[in-house]
Amino acid sequence: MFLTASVGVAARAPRRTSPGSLLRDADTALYQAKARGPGSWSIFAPRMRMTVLRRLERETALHGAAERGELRVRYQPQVELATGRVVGAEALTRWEHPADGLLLPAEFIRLAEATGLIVPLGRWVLAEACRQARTWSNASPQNSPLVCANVSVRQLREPGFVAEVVEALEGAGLHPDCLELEITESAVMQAVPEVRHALRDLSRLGVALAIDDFGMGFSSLARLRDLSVNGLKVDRAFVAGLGRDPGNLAIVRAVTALAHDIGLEVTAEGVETAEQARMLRELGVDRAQGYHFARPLAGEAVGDLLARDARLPEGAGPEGGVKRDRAREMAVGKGKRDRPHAGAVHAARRVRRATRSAARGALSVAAE
Ligand SMILES: [Ca+2]
Repeated sequence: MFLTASVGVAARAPRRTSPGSLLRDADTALYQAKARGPGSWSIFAPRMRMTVLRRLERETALHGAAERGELRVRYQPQVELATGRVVGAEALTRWEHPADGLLLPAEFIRLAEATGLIVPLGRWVLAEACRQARTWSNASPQNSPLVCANVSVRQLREPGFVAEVVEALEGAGLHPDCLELEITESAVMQAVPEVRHALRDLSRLGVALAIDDFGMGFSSLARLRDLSVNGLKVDRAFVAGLGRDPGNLAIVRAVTALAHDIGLEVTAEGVETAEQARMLRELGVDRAQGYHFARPLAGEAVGDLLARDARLPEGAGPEGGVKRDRAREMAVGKGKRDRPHAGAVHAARRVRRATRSAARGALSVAAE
C-alpha cells in the first residue's frame, strides 16, 4: 500500500476570518494541491475560489461523459518512416463538453487522473480503440494497423487493469499483437511492484509496451531492459529541435542507436516538417507520427487510408498549416508495421521480440 498526503494551507486574516471560512479556504487550497497530483501542497489565494469552482463543475460534468456520448476517440496515423505506409494509429480522446465545446486531453486528463476518473475513462477508450482496430483489421486484413492506447500510472496500479485489457481485447475479438500501450516515462521509472507486475503480465499477454514522451525524464535506457518494454516514443520537444539545435540531433541519434541495440523500436512524435521526417529517416527511426503525415482522424478516415494502402504525407492536406496540439494526449492506438497478412505480421513481431530478448540476455551476460 502507498500513502501520499496533500496539504492545503490558509492563513487567518486579522479580524476578518472566522474559523469556518479559514477551514473552507484551507480546503480550497487542498483541492488545488490535489489537482497538481499526489503529495503536493498549496497556499490559499482568493483567486483559487473561482478556479476550484470551475474545476468542480468540470469534474461533475466528466462523470458520465462517456455514457452521455460526449467522448470521442480520434486516431493519429503512424507511418513506417522508410515507406510512408500507415502501420498504426494512436488513439486520442476528445471531449465534446456541452458548454465549453471540444476539449483536448490537456484540458481534462489531469483532472481525470487527480480524481481517479481516468480509470473508467481509460477503460472506455481502450475498449473503443480495440473495437476500432478490429474494424480496420476486418476491412483491410492485409494491412491491419497497430492501435495504441495511452495508459496512466493510476490505471497501471489498479489491481484489475490487466484483466481489463484482456476483456477489451476479447470483447473486440482483437489479437494482443495488435495493441500497444503507451506508458509515460515517469510512470515506468517509479517501478513500484504493482506497475512492474502489470507490465510483465501485459508483455506475457503479447501486448506491446512503449515509453511515451521519452526523454523528458532522461530515464536510463539500461533500466528499460528490465521492464518488459518493447519501444519508446521520442518526445516531440526533441523532434521540434531537429535542424535547429545540434544538441537535439545528437540526443535523438544516441537514443535511437542505443534503443535499437537493446531491441527497442523507436517512434518519433510531433513530426511537423518534411525536413524533420528526412532527418529521422536518416537516423534510422522506425515509426513517426505528427501533422506532417496526418492529424488525428476519425476511425473511418484511417480505415480509408488503410484500404487504399496510402503513403503519407498525401499532399498538403485540408487543414493547411500545422495546428499544434501539444496536449499530452490520451491515446489509444498506435501504428502497426507492414502487414502482408496477419499471420506474417504476428510472426514478424514474435521474431522481433525474440531478438530483443536475445539482446537483453547478451547485455546482461556482458554486464556480469
Ligand atoms: Ca501518447
